[in-house]
Amino acid sequence: MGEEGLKLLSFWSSPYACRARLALDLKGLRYDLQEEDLFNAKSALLLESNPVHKKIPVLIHNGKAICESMNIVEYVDEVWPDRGTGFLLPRDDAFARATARFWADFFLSLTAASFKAAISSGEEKERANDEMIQDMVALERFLESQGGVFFSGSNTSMGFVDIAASFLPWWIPTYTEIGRLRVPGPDTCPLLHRWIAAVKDSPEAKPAFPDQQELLDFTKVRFEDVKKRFAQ
Ligand SMILES: N[C@@H](CCC(=O)N[C@@H](CS)C(=O)NCC(=O)O)C(=O)O
Repeated sequence: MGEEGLKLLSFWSSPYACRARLALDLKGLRYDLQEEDLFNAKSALLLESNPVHKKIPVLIHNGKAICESMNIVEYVDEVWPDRGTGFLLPRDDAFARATARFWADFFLSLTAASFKAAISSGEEKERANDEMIQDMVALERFLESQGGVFFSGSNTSMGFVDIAASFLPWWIPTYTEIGRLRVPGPDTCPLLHRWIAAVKDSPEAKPAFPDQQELLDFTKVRFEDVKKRFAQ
């Protein structure tokens, strides 16, 4: 068990698990990592800790289970507000917190559009790809309004929205390569590209995220399975 009685039930290529790991790493918290076998045999601990969805990530803190990636991020921020790089959700500003939660939710739309664009074909693919591009341009505008390198508004520390968005630097290139997608380049989204480089470079993100090539190889096989299931 980690120093704070923390254990994370995880899966290496899950962007949701990576969010939880990034939050724990930003706080400088040590934790045990339990890698789950999601496809063959979920552990008894996972099934009893998240009986509703049976999904990772689950953070277990002194025997209590916290489910859902962004819920874990908020929990960690509430319990250890001043640890590591500091608070993740803006303090003393309800409007800034509401705005951060709005943009954190917004990534569901981008994730869904990019996944759909990557696995579909024809008109459906083009529509989903257009939606993904629009979402990325919307993010560029939000980032511009924040005034820093990160969505937190800071030039040095990531916050709640950066963690929510953290799948983007690893998964968008993966989906783009596999699905031959169109993505807005640095001319259209310069701040988003600067943000991607800064996240990939951050010492806290590196250990939390998969190797790009391993992720690509794994995702290729997974997408083939998904396509076969859709074709049946
Ligand atoms: N909304 C959840 C999504 C978690 C999720 O989809 N986890 C996947 C791995 S990427 C999972 O555990 N899948 C196992 C299953 O569906 O049986 C979160 O944010 O934590």
